[in-house]
Amino acid sequence: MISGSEAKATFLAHYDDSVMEYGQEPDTLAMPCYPLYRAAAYTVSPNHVTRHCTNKTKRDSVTKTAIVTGISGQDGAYLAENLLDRGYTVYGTYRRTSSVNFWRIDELGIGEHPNLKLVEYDLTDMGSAIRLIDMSQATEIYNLAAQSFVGVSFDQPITTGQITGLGAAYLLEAIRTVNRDIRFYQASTSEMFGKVQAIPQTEETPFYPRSPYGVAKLYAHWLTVNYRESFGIFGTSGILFNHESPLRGREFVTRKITDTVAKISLGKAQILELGNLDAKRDWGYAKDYVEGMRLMLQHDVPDTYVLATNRMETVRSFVELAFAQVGIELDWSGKEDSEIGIDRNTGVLRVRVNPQFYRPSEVDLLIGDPAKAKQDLGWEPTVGLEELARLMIEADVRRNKAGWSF
Ligand code: NDP
Ligand code: GDR
Repeated sequence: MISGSEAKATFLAHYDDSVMEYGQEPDTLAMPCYPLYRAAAYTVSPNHVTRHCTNKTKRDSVTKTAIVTGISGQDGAYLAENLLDRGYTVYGTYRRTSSVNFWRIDELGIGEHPNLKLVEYDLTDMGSAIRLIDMSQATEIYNLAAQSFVGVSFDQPITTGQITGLGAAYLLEAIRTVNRDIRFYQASTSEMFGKVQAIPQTEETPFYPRSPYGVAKLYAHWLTVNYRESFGIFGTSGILFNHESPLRGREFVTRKITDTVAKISLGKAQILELGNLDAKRDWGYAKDYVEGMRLMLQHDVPDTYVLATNRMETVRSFVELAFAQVGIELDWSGKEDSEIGIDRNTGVLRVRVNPQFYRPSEVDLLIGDPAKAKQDLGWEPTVGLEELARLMIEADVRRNKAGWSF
């Protein structure tokens, strides 16, 4: 695994005019030549490096280069895997923290991939966005990084706005400044529908966000549409419904459930505490959804697409599915704050409601219609909810048996 300082060194080696990128021929080194939107060549003599701008652009090259922001997250890891498998060079961005954690790309086995470049990048820094685009010469950018947890956005609305909303604006501005040919994918969300105005939700359904996260995402969504219409930028917005996987963060409800159920099955936990069991979601498999993102940027025109399964279940149903995977059937009793789930065979209390996990305003139901994505992109979900629960439980049992779980 590449360490934070190694990755930073790689980033500087790529960016700094006076340093060569390792692995390339010294006299033909191609580097960006901002602000002329041209590639540059370097002549190397013993004591110094001379930089010459040329008319060669990255679009001349055969292999594609993509920036994936949020490589340490669920979708970033799966998308990087998908693109690397197709021969892309991927610049995966992560942010500076005291201990960067790349467990997802390590679990996928791509951490050491020669075409994966890990670069430090903070979404809230406009200068970084320009340098990142200039340095990488990417032709596609997938903006997946965000403060993505709805619950936290009520406690940190400003930070959420800066990262999740303005972060997209900085990237779009950088594209507008450096190279308008770059194709841009914005990770929009069904949370923008919030208090839903139609069932199912489509690309035409009016928005009514119910959290600071949803509001911030709506700003980024409309800005993407606006840069498409105003400046001719290939800005595509994918309105993705909830998608889960063994790589989902444990703060999100499905993974919280599968990790705790795995621990219960191994005798390492006793009870699962949740908030609103009546919330209904349209849950799909993250690997299907990152393929949808890729397809959107290969389409001949930029657009807005819904990706969803068109099946809606309650949180309670997902709890049942997860427990069923470890052979436990539940009986429910009580209502709202007092609702509990008991093991039918043993009578042991396994699930209870804790109002601490309620949200100030809830999105009661989401169900999407992905017909447009099917028609234009040939995209369809391939994994059903039972299969998804099985994949997640299997991974969590394996990890907890081995004594770890992120
Ligand atoms: P995750 O929360 O797993 O990943 C978010 C990523 O953003 C992490 O890599 C995180 O880094 C990074 N990040 C957070 N803040 C910053 C910052 N200031 N600068 C740079 N990077 C930052 O999200 P998912 O992978 O699940 O989702 C990907 C995107 O898709 C997000 O934008 C999300 O809002 C959106 N989305 C997700 C859906 C889903 O169901 N998964 C549905 C619809 C939209 P770190 O590891 O350091 O925290
Ligand atoms: P969501 O996902 O808010 O839809 O956002 P999350 O899994 O957090 O919540 C789904 C529903 O479950 C209810 N819930 C609980 N949620 C959590 N996290 N923890 C609990 O204990 C719990 N109990 C009940 C919630 O109230 C909610 O109704 C996710 C994120 O990935 C966003 O970034 C993305 O945009 C949307 O999906 C689509």
